[in-house]
Amino acid sequence: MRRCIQLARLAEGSTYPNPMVGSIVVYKGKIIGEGYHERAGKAHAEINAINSVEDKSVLEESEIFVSLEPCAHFGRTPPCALRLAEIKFKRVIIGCTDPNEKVAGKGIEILRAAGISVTQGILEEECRELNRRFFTYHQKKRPYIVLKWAQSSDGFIDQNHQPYQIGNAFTRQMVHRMRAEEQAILVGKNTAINDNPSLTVREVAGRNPVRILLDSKLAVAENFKVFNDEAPTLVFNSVKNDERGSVRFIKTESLNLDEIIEELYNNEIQSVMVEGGGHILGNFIRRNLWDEAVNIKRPDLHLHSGTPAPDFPFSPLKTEIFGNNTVEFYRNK
Ligand code: AOF
Ligand code: ZN
Repeated sequence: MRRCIQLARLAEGSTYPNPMVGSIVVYKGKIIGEGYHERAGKAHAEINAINSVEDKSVLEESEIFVSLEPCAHFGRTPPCALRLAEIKFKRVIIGCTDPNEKVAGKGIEILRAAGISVTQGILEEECRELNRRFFTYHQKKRPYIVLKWAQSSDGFIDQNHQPYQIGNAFTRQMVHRMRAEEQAILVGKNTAINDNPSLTVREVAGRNPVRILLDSKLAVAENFKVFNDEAPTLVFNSVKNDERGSVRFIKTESLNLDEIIEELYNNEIQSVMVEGGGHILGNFIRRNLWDEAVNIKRPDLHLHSGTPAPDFPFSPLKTEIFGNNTVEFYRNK
């Protein structure tokens, strides 16, 4: 199962809205096939593992391990549970059940009904942690939320309300790596205008997240970097529904937090990194709508005045030092 998790991770950040899944085929105690789910629309992990086996005649005498319950539905691909039942594997070993209503428990039922021995809950915690975004989306009906901001030692996120580069080369890389792992990245109109960020992944290899811009009155002009064609952008606004190239405008009533969460859910956004500004971060924190937070600090920097960092009365899970930045990592348990 550990090997399944390793395999699944090869597609980190690339499978949305599908989960990361890894699978191996074992014959007489030896791994004879391996596979993982590369991205939505492509074959599921088990199918890739089966296809990688050279001598298909031993499949019936083999066991198959999968980090997530085999699917039971006709989606972008046919149900894997049926395929496993057809092959008549000696045993199917499952990491955790699938929270997706289309599957939940039904995959295991298909296998058992076909008389196949099923063992489940192997490294269950690790398998759920691997797909914590997918689980949160299906179980809580909202995206997994990661907050990120940088602040000076005296608690400001900018200087006199002007952008100030608090992060350094190391933490920029770290942030880009985080962006590549989340499905979407969200900012408000002030951040889009003041910082003019492109919100893409440049410092590491990886996929660009979907950009979510909260801009009720459409104040951000077309020439701002959030609108470049490097990634899709969704603009939640109260003016219009429209589509232009990589940009989609989605009209919502008031853009309050509940509406934003609902729109993200409806647009199948399973995880979102909230990068600011301070006001938006504060709203998420006050409503306890967050799962992870990353606070980049610069202990040697005093900005004296500016936008105050959000009030965040929690203890970090760990602290790491990257040059002149100290980074605090939080989990909302
Ligand atoms: C598995 N193995 O590798 C994956 C599974 O639209 P589809 O056909 O790709 O189905 C997506 C759903 O199938 C997804 O939401 C999840 O419940 C399951 N994904 N299941 O056994 C896999 N990717
Ligand atoms: Zn499947």
